[in-house]
Amino acid sequence: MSHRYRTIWLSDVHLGTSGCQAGFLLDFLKHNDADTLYLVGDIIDGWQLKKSWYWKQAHNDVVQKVLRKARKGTQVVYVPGNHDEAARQYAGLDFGGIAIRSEAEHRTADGKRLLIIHGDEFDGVIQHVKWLAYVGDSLYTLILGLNRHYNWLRHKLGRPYWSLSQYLKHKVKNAVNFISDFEHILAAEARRRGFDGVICGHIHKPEVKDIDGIVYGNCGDWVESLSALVEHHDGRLEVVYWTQLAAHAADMQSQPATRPAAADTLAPQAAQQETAPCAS
Ligand SMILES: [Mn+2]
Repeated sequence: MSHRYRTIWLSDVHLGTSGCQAGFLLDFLKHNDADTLYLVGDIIDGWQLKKSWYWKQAHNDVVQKVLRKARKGTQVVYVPGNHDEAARQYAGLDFGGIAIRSEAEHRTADGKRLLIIHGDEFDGVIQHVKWLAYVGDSLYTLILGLNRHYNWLRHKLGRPYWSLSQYLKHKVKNAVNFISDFEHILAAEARRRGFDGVICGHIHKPEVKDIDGIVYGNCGDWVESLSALVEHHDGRLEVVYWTQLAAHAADMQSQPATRPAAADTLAPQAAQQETAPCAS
């Protein structure tokens, strides 16, 4: 079972962390090929590697597989993200057939111009609400207590009631809307720069949709979603999930005994992992 697309976009692989599902990605790369492969940032997690070295054979295999694709004629473009920002200093250079660019432009088969960026550049815009995503229950309870005391004081001073908890709830709601904000900001940036769409990563939320007439695509990640964004030969974009592809491959085999070992050994359930809503 192997599939050839016009384009494949991958992001947020986080090689060098224990969370990286390198085995699944390796399987995906074995069975899926493209004329052009974009690596849309956070491919190697330099932040984590600096803290503690984690590098398994499967991580090497992924790198080798990508280099091999480049040798075999796949055009590989690497747009670094914030976790592999060290690679940004090499933007404009080519190594082993891999073009490193701070951003890229892709034209689809049906003529759409897409901006390819990781997306962390826009964190600053939404940063003011981001930290609230990490506010836990205990802190919320504390805030409710503070609110009660604060309003008792306000009452004593003859001031009207003001709900700190309502105010913060509104802020937390904004934090939960981080994904939506991110998507809209990226789409707006693509529009501002005259592109028909944008392909990014960073927020670990695979997606392809229309936002006010702009194509918004997000590759997802290989920590929890196990997803890639692909372009079919007619220019149609689609999010593909490794779990679906593996299940499909298994279905194609009528004889369970001849089922490829990969589909059995790489059970999708292994991908369970908790991540913060705006893990970046
Ligand atoms: Mn990122």
